[in-house]
Amino acid sequence: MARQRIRPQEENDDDDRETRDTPKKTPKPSRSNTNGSANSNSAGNDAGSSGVRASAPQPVSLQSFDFVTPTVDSNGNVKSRERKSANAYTEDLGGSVKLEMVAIPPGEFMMGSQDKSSDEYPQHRVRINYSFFMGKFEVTQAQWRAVVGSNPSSFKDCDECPVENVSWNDAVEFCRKLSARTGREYRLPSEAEWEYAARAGTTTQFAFGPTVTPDIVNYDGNYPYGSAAKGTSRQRTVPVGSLGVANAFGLYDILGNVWEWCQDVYHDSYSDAPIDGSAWISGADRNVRVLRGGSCATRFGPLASTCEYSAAGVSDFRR
Ligand SMILES: [Ca+2]
Repeated sequence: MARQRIRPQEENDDDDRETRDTPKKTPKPSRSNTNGSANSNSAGNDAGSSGVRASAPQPVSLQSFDFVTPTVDSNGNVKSRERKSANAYTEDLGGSVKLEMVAIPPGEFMMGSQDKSSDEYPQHRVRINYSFFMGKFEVTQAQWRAVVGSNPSSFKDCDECPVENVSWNDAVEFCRKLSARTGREYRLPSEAEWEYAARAGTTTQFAFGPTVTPDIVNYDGNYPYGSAAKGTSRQRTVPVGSLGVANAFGLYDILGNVWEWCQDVYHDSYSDAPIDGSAWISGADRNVRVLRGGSCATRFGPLASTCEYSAAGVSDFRR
């Protein structure tokens, strides 16, 4: 499925709606706490933080939940809506603010694109032999405020909208504070974990099929992918989960709404990328980190500028 990542410092100079990074700190090498960079842009509809993932040394109470996963045809018409279930646990952040974490099963998938011109080339098999947890939703403004004590978002007055204007360092700090508060380890997902979770077992261009529409993904509907019709271009975030559909793992808005930070540093190719789900944090500029999934301002269609759009192979994933 369409998958994007952007190179925050270099790729959006001509579009202030897209995320832009500014190095803030000197990198120091550690797996989950490496300092990166990145301040988001002025419009603030881009970088959020949804992919927190936890390993859970302390017992958690998993509960089953139901969700709906649509499948669309090449024109974006919904062919089916399937009811599925997954397991999640809930962190209580106080003040009635909750954080739900979905169990992601072990598995393997083909990561990347077969398009040799893509920075997601070469496609390669990744085997993740452990289970982990991903946020059911993008981290919301209410959650961010509960953990960090502030709200940097441009689209304010929307507690259930995803937080934005979040740098990579900010996202790492959020995870650190959340870990300290809960006694469980939270960190950003590796890019491989993110793509695996986003694809959720699918091999189509998007996790919902060969294209998407603004009815199920919050992106710039003026620039649809493939043969889908034009649609709504909201140009702003929407409350998490409000489009009513999740991928097959039960994750909402993994595509669109806000970009999502991964641990990895950005490489312009997947040559020599890890194949075990671990983050790739060496061999490139540590001040450039990977964002995935697109935002409410992202254009999937061929008219999009290359800085916003990188074609994904058929086997490329989602989120
Ligand atoms: Ca997203």
